[in-house]
Amino acid sequence: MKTQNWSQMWLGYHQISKDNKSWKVICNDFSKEDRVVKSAIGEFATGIKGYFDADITENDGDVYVLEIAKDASIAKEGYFVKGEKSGITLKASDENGVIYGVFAILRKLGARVSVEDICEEAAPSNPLRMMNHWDNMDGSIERGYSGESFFFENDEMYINERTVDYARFMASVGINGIVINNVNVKGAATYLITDRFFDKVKELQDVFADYGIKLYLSINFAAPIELGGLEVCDPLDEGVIAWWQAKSKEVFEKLPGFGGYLVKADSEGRPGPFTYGRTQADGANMLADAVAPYGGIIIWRCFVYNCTQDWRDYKTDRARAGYDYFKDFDGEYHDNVILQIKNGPMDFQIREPISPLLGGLTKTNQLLEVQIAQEYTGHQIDLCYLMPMFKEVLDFRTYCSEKNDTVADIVSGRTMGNKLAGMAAVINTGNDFNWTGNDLAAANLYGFGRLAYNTELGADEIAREWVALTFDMDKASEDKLVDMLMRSRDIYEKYTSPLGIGWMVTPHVHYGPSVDGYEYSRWGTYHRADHKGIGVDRSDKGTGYAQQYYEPNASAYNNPEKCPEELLLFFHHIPYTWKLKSGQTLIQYIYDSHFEGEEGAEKLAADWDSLKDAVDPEVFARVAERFELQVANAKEWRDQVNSYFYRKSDIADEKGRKIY
Ligand code: GCV
Repeated sequence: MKTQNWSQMWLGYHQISKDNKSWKVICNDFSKEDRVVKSAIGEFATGIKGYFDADITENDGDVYVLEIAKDASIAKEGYFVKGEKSGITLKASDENGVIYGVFAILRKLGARVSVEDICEEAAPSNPLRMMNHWDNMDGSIERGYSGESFFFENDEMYINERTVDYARFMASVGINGIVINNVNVKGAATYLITDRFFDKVKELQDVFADYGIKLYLSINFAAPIELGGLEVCDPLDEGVIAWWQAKSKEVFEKLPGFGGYLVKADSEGRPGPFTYGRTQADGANMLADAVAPYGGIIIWRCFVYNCTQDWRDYKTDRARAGYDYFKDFDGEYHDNVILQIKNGPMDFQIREPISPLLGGLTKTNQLLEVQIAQEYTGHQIDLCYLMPMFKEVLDFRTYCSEKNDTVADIVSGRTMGNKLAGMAAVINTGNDFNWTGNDLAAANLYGFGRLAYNTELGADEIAREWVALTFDMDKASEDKLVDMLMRSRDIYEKYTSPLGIGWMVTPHVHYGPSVDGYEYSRWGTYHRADHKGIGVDRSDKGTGYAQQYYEPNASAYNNPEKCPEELLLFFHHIPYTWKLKSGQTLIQYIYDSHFEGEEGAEKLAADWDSLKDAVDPEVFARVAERFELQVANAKEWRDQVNSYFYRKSDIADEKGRKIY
């Protein structure tokens, strides 16, 4: 076993009382021996032991009863839980509904709701609720900030008690699909679909299946060459098609219940159909046909762009790429293909517009991809609770149809009536004791699952649940921590890149400022600042990106007077003297927001200090250390950004503050 000890995060089941009255569990039409129901009952036992020091009993008498009953009228993976004096009834139409219902009961009990007051009915908003690991088989994690992989080490797979706990965490928030390996499939990972690893993958798949979770694998599009010894991986080549068909037959036979493949192709050095003059649809459909006989699906990523493109041509625009490559084939992707689309057109920045592909496609299954690994949002050092951002994404009106046109509608399947739909997150876990590096980053892990299950939940509501379940603190401390989480995204945005321009981070590392930092060539900058102004003209006079949206979004983005200000620099090159709605000039806004952001970081650190007596000393110390780093990071950002723009614009701060 790799790690001997780990935190229970929000499943700590802190003692509430010593009301140790036993519980009898009755199952109607569900078998107690079913693997998922068994896990559910096991979890219920763990929960009531922790909360009340109570046990499960077979006896009657002075006991509570948990009655689990099948009810076909309840939605797939949904549940209805209702308490009364004598116990709780849980109704569901399938086993996943049972386990989610049990976790709902435990959540309520953890929030101090009494047995008789429990009442909740829920059905998942999204059919697919997935986690994507970027874990490599040597144990490293691409963009991982919480230690190493708990699946892989030295090109081997590990399955242990920690893996079981991981599956419990995921089921507790409604996750039903997990991709265990990095989309950049290299080295030994290519062999995950061979005899070398089938036994281990199957073992892990069984652990997941106990919690109602399907396992998926990222695959290497060039596997026919690397594993099959073929000369090409052209998706229209007969030999390649036959190879994938035979391989997929083998995979699904060895791994019954396997979900399917996740594919990153033609991006950042990964192989793909473009090499052979084929389209992304050709690649996705060929694989889809190979897995279709076994009920498998292909999750095909739309993060396709040319990372060597030359930005000296002002029309060149990476933001356009996803739409340009995928839109023309709308309606041609096979039914078991789902396109996985990052929330923004660039790459998980603190502020981006919503990808125009979401809803731009109207005849294609779509899966929203977000990132809870904080690659560009503070590396799980800085506090950045992401649910407010995800809510904005989900609530965004695309105008793709007369009704049901929000991103939440599209990715839930409501807009098109499709069954293959949902949300995926690039996960923020590793083998650190606390799983997420910063203990407070677990709010994003918890939050994503809860939001994917129920997109109607509020960001604050989710934060409150997480705080209540994770910490055993008084109400005032809980309020303070929830408030800290809710402020954190704005604070991070203020001390980093302004008004949607993004980046300005240290290239490749993606933490800390480097205003001109650009990854792919000597001559590029992401912000295109000069002595007159800053921002990228993506209007019809610039790169034309704004025209990838439906009206009225396209016109609003096209016009700097109408463009939402938080995205102004994403869409326009704006003079430093431009007056914002607040009356501030753009340059003054840059100065003010950076001072405010840094002060906000200091205030977060001070608020955490004030919680010292309310949290476990080890948790306190770990988080305090991170706040210290966050404050230093915020100062560095403030000073680098402000001095850069002072030098560029030669305009002094109206408030006469010292700009380094
Ligand atoms: C897995 C960004 C990251 C890469 C990541 C890529 C992707 O470019 O920096 O590390 O690769 O996104 O989403 O595929």
